This record gives sequence, structure tokens and C-alpha cells, in this order.
Amino acid sequence: MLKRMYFKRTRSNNRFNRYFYFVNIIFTFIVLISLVIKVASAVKREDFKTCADSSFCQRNRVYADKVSSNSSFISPYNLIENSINIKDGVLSGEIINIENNVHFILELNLLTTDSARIRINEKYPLKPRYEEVQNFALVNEPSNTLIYTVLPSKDGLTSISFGNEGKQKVIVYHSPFRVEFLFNDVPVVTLNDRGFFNFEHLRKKGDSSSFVDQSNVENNVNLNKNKDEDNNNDKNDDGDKEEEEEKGLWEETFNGKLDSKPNGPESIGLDISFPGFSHVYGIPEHASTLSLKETRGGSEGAYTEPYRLYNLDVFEYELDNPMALYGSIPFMMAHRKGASAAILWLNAAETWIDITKNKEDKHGLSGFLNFGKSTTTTNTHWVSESGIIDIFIFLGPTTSDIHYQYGLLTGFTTMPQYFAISYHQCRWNYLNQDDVLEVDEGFDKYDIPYDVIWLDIEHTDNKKYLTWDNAKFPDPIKMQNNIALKGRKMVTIVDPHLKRDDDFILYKEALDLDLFIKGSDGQVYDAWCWPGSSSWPDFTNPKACEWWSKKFTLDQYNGSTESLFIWNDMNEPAVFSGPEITFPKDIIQHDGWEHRDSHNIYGLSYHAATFSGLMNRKNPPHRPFILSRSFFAGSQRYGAIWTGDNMAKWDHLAASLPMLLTIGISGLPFSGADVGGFFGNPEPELLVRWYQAGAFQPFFRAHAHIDTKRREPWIAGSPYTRYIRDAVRERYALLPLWYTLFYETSITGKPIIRPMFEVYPDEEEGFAIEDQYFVGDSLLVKPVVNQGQTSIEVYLSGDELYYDYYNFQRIQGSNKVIKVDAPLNKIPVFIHGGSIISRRQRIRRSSAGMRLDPFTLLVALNKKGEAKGTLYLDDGETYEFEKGNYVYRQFIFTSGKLTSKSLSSDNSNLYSQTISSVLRVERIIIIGLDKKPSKIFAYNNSNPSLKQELEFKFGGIGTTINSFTTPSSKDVLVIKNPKLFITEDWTVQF
Ligand code: NBV
Repeated sequence: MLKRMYFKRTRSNNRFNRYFYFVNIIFTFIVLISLVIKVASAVKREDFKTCADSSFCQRNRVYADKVSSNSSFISPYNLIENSINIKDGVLSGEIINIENNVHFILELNLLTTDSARIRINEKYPLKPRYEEVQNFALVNEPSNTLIYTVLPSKDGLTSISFGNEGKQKVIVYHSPFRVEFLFNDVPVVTLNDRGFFNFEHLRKKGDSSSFVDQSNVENNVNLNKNKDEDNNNDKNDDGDKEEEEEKGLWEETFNGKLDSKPNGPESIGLDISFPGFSHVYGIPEHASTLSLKETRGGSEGAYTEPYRLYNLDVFEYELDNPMALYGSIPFMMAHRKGASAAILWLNAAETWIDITKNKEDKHGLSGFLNFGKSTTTTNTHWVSESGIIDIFIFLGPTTSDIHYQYGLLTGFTTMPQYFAISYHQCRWNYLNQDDVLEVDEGFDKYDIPYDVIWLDIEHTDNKKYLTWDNAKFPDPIKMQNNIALKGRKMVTIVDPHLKRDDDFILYKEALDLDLFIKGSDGQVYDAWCWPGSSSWPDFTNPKACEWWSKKFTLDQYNGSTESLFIWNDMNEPAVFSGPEITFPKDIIQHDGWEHRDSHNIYGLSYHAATFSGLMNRKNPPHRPFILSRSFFAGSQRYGAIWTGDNMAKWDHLAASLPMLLTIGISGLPFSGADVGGFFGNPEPELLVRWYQAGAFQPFFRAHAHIDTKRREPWIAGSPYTRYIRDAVRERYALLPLWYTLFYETSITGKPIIRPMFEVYPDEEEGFAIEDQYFVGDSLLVKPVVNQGQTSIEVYLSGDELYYDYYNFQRIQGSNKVIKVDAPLNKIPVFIHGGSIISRRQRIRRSSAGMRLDPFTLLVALNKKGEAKGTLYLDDGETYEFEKGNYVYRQFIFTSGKLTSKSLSSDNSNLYSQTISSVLRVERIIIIGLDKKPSKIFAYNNSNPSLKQELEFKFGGIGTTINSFTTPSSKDVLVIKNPKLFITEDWTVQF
């Protein structure tokens, strides 16, 4: 892979940057020498660890295998009965590992949010174990509920009911220690049900006798006087294996790079099962399926490796693979008909998750009604390299409840500026100022709206971020002001590695203030990245964050203006000379913690610090926009993420759907994939299809590698450019819907694009569907992801009406698959019966120009003849909305009346006043009416007697309603200019 990186960079910089070429030659030389021939035969997979290469993963997997293959095994962890104390919503107690007498503290918090938290840590650790991840991922300390009842229980277990309606229950079994969470008396999450709990306590070197490995499994079986002969026979083999594995306890090497492991083994492992659930989702980021696969072989398509969570720069990633990618959210949700449950495994160290499915009805679940088709249990096994066991259990019971419970804990999506949800034009790299302005003008010339133009690393002075290459960009302020005149913005890239150059002020300051991460030798860590020799500020150090957050003010960031925003790349972090292209685990961060403990939050901590930087730019602040490549639970509070370096291939377009759906249901809905594919040159058809998909995804940005051919939308030529324009324009027409959905996720946590099961939770046929999705609840989208495809099958959930997006033709749903035409100019989209969608039909240069334009309300009736929808509006820039300065409307069509009412408590707020006489409804379209109404009246609800008759047309309408086509359906009713204002309460009566 390094070889590939070298060639890509070298070729590019022959063209654009001589200095860079020079650096690459040196860098490559060093890499070649140090890694000898490795690069010549490198295959991507081999650059990254498998479970067997990570000794703690291997140890825990072996342990799990031994446990499961031995029916007489009993977990050695017991909760000491007389240590149990229940007070103020907390059950505390002491757990003992009877194998080695190591004691642990258990704390089980019952939370106010129908959730629980369970923490297990060593009672007497040799040194503290890492818990700081909570300071980055969580918004605040969750509160314990005081509403709970300790239930009379049999000996050997403690049972408590809790939750706002008393429907949640936890049963803690004492010996062996095991926990069961129930909803309505049905178990939904169990811990240590299979006995894989394995807590490697900290120890001194040489004291390896007491760690729990497979020999202890055997000892424990001995203890239970039940060991069989087979195990005896295995013993010699196991002895050898043990020796092998011990090698990984105190140091391990991967691809020639040593991890010194000064603290020895310290992993934690636990099995978490979801009884009665055949489907589990989440744990991004992987290029995998929406419904997660089994990982221990056996069934068709199953992986043999666990899903890995370890933020890495795995470009040109392989598809259908559990390999780690750029971000990690250790959140998993299980869903079945009638119930959902989820967990957050709060740990920032390298983590692996095995998944298996079991058809046995161990919990007697088949006796419960409402269970859907199967009693399959999904078993998962979580292993992290260090830290403590800290798990949140969200008991739903619906997926919406879970998103809210998770959002209360880790924060909701930060409300973006309006421009940020529009279309972004990016490329590595726009060459210079003239190039930027030409591209900008190209959009006007071809009548394609766009909001943001991006600059990649080549815009800087020798990869010194927050500087400009003055030869290429002599007047960045003028450039930004030029595009700002059209309401457009600019984004520049700012990576976390700082060039080690005493003349580079950021580097010098961070060095002087002692803000850099240190190597295991205590010296400032020095490694290779784009600028050559680099160092990385430690964003887990509050002082580094404070320092960094001052660097974005207009006087500090020279050449920046208020219309400039930031892109944080390479923040896994990517380190060219590091193990697995990242930091070594034994380097030292704030307060002396090893990087090992916090690896997966480096990206989050950097994203957060940059967010503070943009907040400091203005007083009162405007909403920051920062795109980050790396992420963790909580990243939604700081901006958007994208799926990294994908490829211009059809299968990468297809893979982006389950990836984005997974990231969205895992609490991070503001996400997208590089439109067109980063590596390679998409043929025009693929480019068109990718734009069409991107137009219906939350973060919509085209991006391309420096070695690719230029591909601004007009380059493809006719008819492709027209199709791309149509797709982008459709995004702009629907911006009011997208913005409303962003607002709603910022208060509910619900994903913006939703898998079928989020909208139809009882329809099992939809549980594994990953190639189509709903935007909110109102549009069903099935992007075309195959070459040459001109028709497509779409699954229509529910006994409900749908309407063709183009001609409003009525289609009856009812859990069936229909085949529709999908020529290249058409995105298969369906309006979900029962929705009211707000659109803006006048497409302008950028979203800013459309902010005061009137609305078209598209009312799509369901089979009961009803519909509803919401519309959220605010100034699109500031935090005034937090003071109530916004407009939030609900439109309802029922009993022959369409009404508009306010959902905000203060309808006459300042923002509302500024738009009240401007923002109007210019058109109402109703689809699904059975007959032509004889008359239509409108009135303001404050004065119903002042009715006004409205003109309308019914059937055979010839005007263009969507930007693509002309509706031909006969039952379409259009009311033109009903003279209704958005901020007023009104009724249209049919
Ligand atoms: O900064 C250059 C690229 C960027 O364009 C891309 O989007 C990132 O994912 N960056 C990675 C660095 C190197 C890519 C080979």
C-alpha cells in the first residue's frame, strides 16, 4: 500500500509541487529502507492487523472458544452477596474472580432515561485504568432514577424494576455473575450469559500466572470436578499455544513495528446477547452490511474475522469486510417486531466484536407472543485492549426511543448552517485562485447551484496548515469575497500533523507550550506525514485545545474570512511511518496515559477543538461547519463526517448506502460519501448515478483524488451534465425538507435517512434491506447502483399508498416489490402517502439566494385521505434559534381541511417577525384526491368568517412541478397562489 501511496503522490506532485516531490523521494527512500522489501508485495489487508495479530483479541477469542466448547464450564466471576448495596438508583457490589482472587467493583446505575449503565473496574488496580473517554463522548453525567423497585427475589439473584413506566427490569445473578435486562418481562439484553467475561487485571511482569487464559478455563472446569478426557489430551498443544500467546503479553510486533506494552496485558472481554433478535445494526465504521453479519464462519457469507473498531486510514478500502476504517462508534442496536434495545460500549481502545446467531430458544422466548418469525438470539462478544467495562444499555422500546436515549447521553447533532446541507464541490486540488474562480463561474454558466468550494492540502505553504501558498493563492480574501458575493462559502483543509519547522509558528508555539504528544522515550513524537517530519498536538490535553481554539479568528488565520470553514482530515490519526499507518500505542498523551487507551477519540478530540476554534471567530458565534474523517460517539456535536477514500466503482457506490444508513442510526446522521468516488475516474453514467444518490444523502459533496481527471459537472457533457444538474437542483428544491430533518434530528436523535425498519418496525421483510431508504418518513429512495440498469425493483413497505415522484402516479404499497423504470435521467424516488413536503421551486445559484423564496406544499394523501408534515426555518447561521427565534410549522390534512399551525411556543419571535410578510405559500399540490372538489376556500384561523375562494386546477396539469418532468396523473390538484403566509395559522377547506 505504501508503494501505491508513493506512486499516487509522486505522480501528482510532478505536476503540481516540486517540493512535495522532493519530500516524497526522501520519505519513500526511508520507508523502503526501513521496511525493506515489504512494500513491494504489500496487499492492503496485510498492512492491518487481523484478530490473530492482536494478542489480546486472540487471547479472548481462544478463551471464548474454550468456554463454548466445554459444556461444564462455569464463569469464575462471582458477585459477593453481602457486598451488594442498592441506594439512590445504584446497585453496587464487589465481584471476585475465584480463579485468582482478583476483586472488582461493580456499579450498576439505573438512569432516568429508561436506560442503565454498568461499570466494572479493578478494586485495587496497580495503576488507574483509563476512564476519561466519558469526558469526550458524553455530554454530561447521566442521572440515576429514583423511581425503581427492588423486587422480592430468590436466593442468588437481585431483581429491580425501573423505567418511567416500570416496564424495565434488571436481574443480576450472583454466582456466576450474569445480568439480564428485560422489557415487559422479556429479556432483551444479557451480559455474561455465555461466560466470556474476562478482565485481565494489571500485573507486574513475571506475574503472568494469574491472568485468565485458556488454562484457567480448564482449572475452572477442574474446580467444578467435571473435566473430561478430551481436554486432558489437548493440554500439551495448549501448553505450546500458551507460550506463544504469552509473547504478546508484554510486547508484540506487527510488520516489524514493536509495541513495548509497558503495562502488559490489560484487556477486557464480555459477551452481550440480544435474545430473540435476529438482526443487530451499528458499530460503524465498516464497509459492511446494514444488518451485521456473523463473524465466526459457518453460515454463507459469514466473516471469519470480528468487526474491528480502531480508527485507521484504510484508503481504497475493501468492501463487505469487517476491517476497521476511519471512525468508530461502539453502539449496537438490536431490533425485532415489537422491541428494540441497544448498547454503547464506552471504550476508546482498540476493540473487536464477534457476532454469532443462535436458533436455540434458551430463554424460553417462543412462549411470548408478538415475537415475529424467529426466536433467534444474536450473540456478540466485545473485547477491548484496555480501559474498564463501561456499558450503557438503552431499553427503547422503539428505535426512536433509543435514538433519543442515546442522544441525551452523547449529544444530538449540531444544527448546521443552511449552506452546509447544500451541494459542495471539492477536489484534491483546485490549483490556484483562477482555477477556483473559473470553477465557480462554471456552475453559473451551466446553471447548476452550488454552495461551497473546497481546497485540499496543496493550497498551503508546504503543508503548513492555516497558511496559504502565496504563489497559487496571492489574495485568498479577495477570492473568498468574490464567491461570497454569490452567497457561497469556502472550506480549507486543516490536518492535525504539524510540520516540524521552527519557522512555522503553530509548531513553534505548540513545542514551547509543551502541547505535543510524546514518544515512549519521553521526547516529542516525531513521525512522517504530508509535510515530512511532523508532530501532533495532544487534543486530550485541555491546554492544547484551548490553544488550538484561538487559531481560527480572522486575525490569527491569515487570509481567512467569515465565509471560510474547515475540513479536518487525517485525524485517525494517519501517520505514514507508524504501525498500521497510525500512532504507536505506547506513545504518551496527557496525564501520562498511553495512546493505546484513547486511540479512537483522537479524531473526536481534534474535531471538538476545531469546533471551539470556529465558535471563537465571532461574538455571538455563528454555527461552525467542520467535516471530519475520523469519528467516535459524540462526533455529531461537532459537524459532519464522510466515508473517506472510496473508489469510483459501482460497488463502492452500492456500499455507501449501508455505510451511511449504519452511521446514521448510530447517532451521526450528518454523513456522506465522496460523490463520484475518490480514487479513479468514474464513467459518466456512474458519475450521474452517484450524484443522484448523493442528492438524497445528508452530506452531499463531490470529491476526487489529485491523479484523477477533472470532473466538474459540465465536463461529462450532454446528456450527463443535464442529468447531474437535475439531481443537484432537486436537492436544492428539497432543502426545506432536509433542513427540517436536520432540526428534528438535533432534538430527537432520529436518523435523517432511515432504513425500512425505522419507518415500518413490524415488517420483518424490511429488516435487512439496505439498498433503499426513507428520507425522513416522507420520501422512499432507491438509488440505482448498477451499470446499465434502466429499471429497478423497489420494495414498498406497509399497506400504504406511494406516489411516483415524477408523475405522481398512485401506487398501492402492501409489502410488495414493484418494478419501475429507471432511465439515466431518473432517480427512483417515491412519495410516501401521508406526507406533506415543503419545496422551493425556484432554483438559484446558491441556497442563500433561495432563503426568502416562496414554498410549494406537496400534500400526498395516505389511504385514509390524510397527510401531515413539518417545516422548520431559522436564520440559517446563528444560534438565535436557541433563544426561540425560529419558525416551526405543522401542516395537517384531514377531513377535507389542510391546516397550518405553529409548533413553537413563541410564534411572534424576532425571526418570525422578519419573515412574516415575506415567506408565503405560492402553490399547494394535493395528490391522491378521489374526486374534484367543487370549491376551495382559505381563511386565517384568527378570522374564519373571512373566507376567500381559491382558484385551482384538477387533473391533466401541464406545468412542471418537479424539476425533472411534467406530472400527467389525472388526480392532481394544484392551487396556485393561495395567498397564505408561512408564519400564520390558516386553513384551506375543500
Ligand atoms: O488531503 C488529501 C486527501 C484528501 O483529498 C482525501 O479526501 C482524504 O481522505 N487525504 C485523504 C490524504 C491522502 C489520500 C491518499
